[in-house]
Amino acid sequence: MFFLDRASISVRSGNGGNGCSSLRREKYIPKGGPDGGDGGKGGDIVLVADESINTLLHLTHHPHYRAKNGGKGMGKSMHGGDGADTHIPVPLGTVVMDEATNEVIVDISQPEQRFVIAKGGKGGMGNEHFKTSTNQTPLETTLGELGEEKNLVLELKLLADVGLLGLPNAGKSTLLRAISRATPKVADYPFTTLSPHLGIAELPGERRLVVADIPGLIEGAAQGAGLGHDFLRHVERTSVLVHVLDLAPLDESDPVKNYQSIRTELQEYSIELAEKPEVIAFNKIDLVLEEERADLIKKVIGGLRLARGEEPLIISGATGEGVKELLEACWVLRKSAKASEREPA
Ligand SMILES: Nc1nc2c(ncn2[C@@H]2O[C@H](COP(=O)(O)OP(=O)(O)OP(=O)(O)O)[C@@H](O)[C@H]2O)c(=O)[nH]1
Ligand SMILES: [Mg+2]
Repeated sequence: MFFLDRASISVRSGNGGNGCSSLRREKYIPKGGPDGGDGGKGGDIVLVADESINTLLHLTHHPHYRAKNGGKGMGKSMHGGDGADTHIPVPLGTVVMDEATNEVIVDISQPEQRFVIAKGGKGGMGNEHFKTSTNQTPLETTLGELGEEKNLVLELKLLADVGLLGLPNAGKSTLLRAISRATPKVADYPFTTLSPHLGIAELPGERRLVVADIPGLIEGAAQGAGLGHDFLRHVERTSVLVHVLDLAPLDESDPVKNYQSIRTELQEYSIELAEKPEVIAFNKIDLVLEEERADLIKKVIGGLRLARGEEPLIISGATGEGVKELLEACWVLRKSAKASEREPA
């Protein structure tokens, strides 16, 4: 199973410019021949692979694309200018389909790949082409070809950058709703989330993180208990984990023990997963009375026995407090994880 990002767009390439009908009229040349130039070619719509983007979100924001028409031909054998092409950047792995037929037109899979998805119309011919021995002054021209119009569906298999982990009810889905447009169900009972959800979080400066919310893990998940086990493999390929820890659990359980039980499951499931960079998010801070916050945070941090430099972030998925800082922390970790992936072993 994988996550799909989809976007529908419409594209229209430029029309060719019309050919021109003109006869040379100059002093002392009473019977000038035809000199109408050709029209220019319409611009193409070109899909261009861009390795710096990893979602189709930019297309959802701008669903219509046009390329420029070619210029008309003119007298004195002047060609019309060609219309400018329009480039649409798409991430590697994008599959492009015709909306009407669902037929796959192209799979953008190579770095720097370019594909003309809608060809600009050819320019029409000016009357200078139609001169014959019997017709020295033709007025005939042809029109520019029309551009192509297409409705397309683009699909991309998404890999999550960040995985949200935690006990049932920790607030993972609430957090995903707060940081993205995804709308996983939220409820005050465990196992609300039955299958993974994916959201795209936007950070300032056109940065994006793909975040996966998976069903809550419980003790024994690594051996198959609960729902989380099947889905742990979805976070295996993420770069960063966010461990969502409820500071005020309804069942009054101990946050420290809750944290440790998830860590144990991770270790039993896979060492590789357990060693992924982790951001700890102390969640539901809004439920803790202001005057009790400092003590509680200190107590839980003390119990977690964190490695040096590891500092939990204090957040509330419900009020949005601390959520921006959480995303920035994920971004930094993701960047360094990606950099070390690229390093030769
Ligand atoms: N006050 C408050 N309530 C929260 C916060 N985050 C989540 N909740 C509530 O906690 C309950 C569980 O939230 P969910 O987001 O469904 O939790 P989950 O981790 O996705 O749970 P599962 O899908 O069952 O694993 C819901 O009633 C939420 O409204 C928060 O930051 N503050
Ligand atoms: Mg959930």
